[in-house]
Amino acid sequence: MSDARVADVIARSLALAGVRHVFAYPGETIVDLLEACRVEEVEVVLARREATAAFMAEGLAMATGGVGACLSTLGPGSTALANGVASATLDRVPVVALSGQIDSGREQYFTHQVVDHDRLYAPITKWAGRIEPSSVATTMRRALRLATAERPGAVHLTLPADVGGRPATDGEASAPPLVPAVVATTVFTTGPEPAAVLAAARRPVLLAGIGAVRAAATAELVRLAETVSAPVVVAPMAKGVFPEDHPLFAGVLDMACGQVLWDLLGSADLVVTAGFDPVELITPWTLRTPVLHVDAIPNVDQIYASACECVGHVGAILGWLADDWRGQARWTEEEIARHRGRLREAYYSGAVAGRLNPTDVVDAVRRAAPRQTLVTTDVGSHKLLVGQGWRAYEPRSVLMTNGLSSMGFGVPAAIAAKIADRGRPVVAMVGDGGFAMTATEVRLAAALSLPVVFVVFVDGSLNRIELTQRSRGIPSTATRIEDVDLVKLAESMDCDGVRAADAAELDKSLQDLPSLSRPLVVEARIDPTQYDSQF
Ligand SMILES: Cc1ncc(C[n+]2csc(CCOP(=O)(O)OP(=O)(O)O)c2C)c(N)n1
Ligand SMILES: [Mg+2]
Repeated sequence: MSDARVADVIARSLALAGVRHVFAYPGETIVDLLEACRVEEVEVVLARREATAAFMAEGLAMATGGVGACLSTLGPGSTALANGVASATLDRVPVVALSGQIDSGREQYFTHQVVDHDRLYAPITKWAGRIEPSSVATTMRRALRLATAERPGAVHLTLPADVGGRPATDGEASAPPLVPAVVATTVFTTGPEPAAVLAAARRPVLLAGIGAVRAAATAELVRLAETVSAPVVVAPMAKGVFPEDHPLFAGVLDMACGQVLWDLLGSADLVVTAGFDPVELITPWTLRTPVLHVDAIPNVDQIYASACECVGHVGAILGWLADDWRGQARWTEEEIARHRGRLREAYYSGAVAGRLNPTDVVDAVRRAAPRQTLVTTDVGSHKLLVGQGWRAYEPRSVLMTNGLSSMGFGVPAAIAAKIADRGRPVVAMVGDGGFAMTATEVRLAAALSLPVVFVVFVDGSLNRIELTQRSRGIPSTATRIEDVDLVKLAESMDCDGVRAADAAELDKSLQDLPSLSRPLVVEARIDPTQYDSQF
């Protein structure tokens, strides 16, 4: 039996699971744990508030494929953390969140700053558990394995203030295998024989989602698409799982110009879902097209009906479908090119000559950013545009929340992605509303010498909602926001700032993107008129 304390076992379990950074906001209740993390060389990163700490944990896990971790104190800390924790759960990202609590002797009756974490966290996590000296090592193993198991998500643990310093009595810290190696996959199928269903289809379309990203199924996805000659549509959070410069790439579902994609799916006689998670659907699924469901879990959502389900390792199943394929190419490249042409036309429609259009911003950043750049986006009209228009070449190179879809994600996720890989250029694309929620985090980027580029789509509007008001003929209420001098704001936070009102200024402001040494805030003063024709 070692003489480790509870806090030591927590920190060591995280370290053994590959956690190098915890994103935290302190309070008295977690002082032991912060110290244990320091000793264990798990770097504690001080976000400016708990919600952004949780988004950083989520963003880091999205970028790396590992586990994210975030810490808060009791009461106001744990309630503030909840938004980012819910985000990880709905975005299916493994995060271990831990909050302090009043000391255990007072937990049942004391009122000041005490909220019931079990009830607060139960609906927004896979598990809301508590740390006890007699089970801390096992609890940490369970938390880590549960967070990473399909479908992944957040778990939340409560640590009473008096428990962290007590001796741990259930043995040494250890970590379970988080993503067990796939030695063999068992495929459970229901309904008709999957290979025969695919062989019978004349116009199959593949629809790839985040399950394919988690299974690292890019090679098999490309192989199946090429074998069958079928177009591939991807879900927004899966951007890059199929290279977007591939001739069979057909666009992103439910982002800008969504109807073009739904028309394509509607013209298919079979949709093969590859790890597609219906949490990403924004519009209801009204297609009558038969679906061949391929995922790590059965079709438990029933958002679409599927007579045939293949359940197992997504990459292995796609590979097996490709191996079994006998038949003629289904679509011609010209047909898919025509579809892409339509999508492109819809995407650029509504641009106003002589103004800085939203698509100009996406194009300027893509031009200036090296191929391997990681981009994050916040939530709003700009996200729908980035989701469709940003050309992604590899999985985990575009981070967005499309499960909870909470504003305030883009800035902290970019900072975390840069922490995870300092050598990679990172750009955050955020609306002026979302930036106002999280702008103070740029000070953290400066403090950590992280030259992230924050491109702010300034339209003076919570545009996504203002558009809804306009389409219903009601005046803008609570959807206009006041101007902020982002150049001064950036400079006051030890960052560089630049303002751009046209494409040439924007190109100039981004010209040093690959070699910056300080964070850069770009105030892109857009004309949002173009959005009207895209959504
Ligand atoms: C935390 C949170 N609050 C409210 C919303 C609802 N919402 C979705 S988009 C949006 C407007 C975002 O405005 P901005 O960041 O300026 O982006 P824009 O739409 O202008 O591109 C709002 C309020 C949300 N998704 N998340
Ligand atoms: Mg805006």
